[in-house]
Amino acid sequence: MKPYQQDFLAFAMQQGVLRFGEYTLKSGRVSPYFFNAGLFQTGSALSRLGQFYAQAIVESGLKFDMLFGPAYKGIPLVAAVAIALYEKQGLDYPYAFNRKEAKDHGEGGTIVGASLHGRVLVIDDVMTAGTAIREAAAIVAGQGARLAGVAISLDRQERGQGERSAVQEVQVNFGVPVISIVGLQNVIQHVQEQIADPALLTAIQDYRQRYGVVI
Ligand code: OMP
Repeated sequence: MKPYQQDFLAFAMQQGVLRFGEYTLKSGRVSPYFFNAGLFQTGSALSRLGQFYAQAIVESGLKFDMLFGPAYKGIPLVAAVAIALYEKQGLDYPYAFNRKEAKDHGEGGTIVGASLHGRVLVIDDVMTAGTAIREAAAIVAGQGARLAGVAISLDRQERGQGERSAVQEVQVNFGVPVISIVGLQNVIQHVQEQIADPALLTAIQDYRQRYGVVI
């Protein structure tokens, strides 16, 4: 695990974003851990979060023309990432997000910010079964732009619609990379090294056995 990934997990724990317990996910899977990016809820936390994304994105070497954050959780994320890329890396990218409901007055439409064009990097929080990302990819394609990749905080490394992981499905079906700050294997390492709780470790490993994939 890279030092910034260790820092990110410590930060997520400290902010109460990464939690352990029993959580029913959007996919219906019952998970012993949950990552709630909505709990990065102060200016300093959001700023730091944006810097972690910016670091992972720049390190990936991915080429793209603009950023897109799918509503709702992607909206503050994409703004934080755009600011961090500019302030910390000197990279000034256009960014946009969508409304969930089209506006029929004023400026109208569903896209706010830059119009979607060229190679679009989608910024989202977590990938489990890949449903949220497929929806975001459809918005990008619907606007006549091209998906360049996806950047997320956490890759839960779980099966998507088939036997592959959701991330692998995105890579295969859309032909683009998925950049994640951390993955489940990093969470497991963090639990092993920082949290002395064998029952928790077993619960996460059992969950991985059930819904995960062999990478
Ligand atoms: P998929 O659409 O199945 O990939 O699930 C991803 C979405 O589930 C995220 O965008 C979140 O809205 C939510 N989620 C989390 O925020 N954190 C988790 O740890 C797990 C989920 C989830 O429900 O799978």
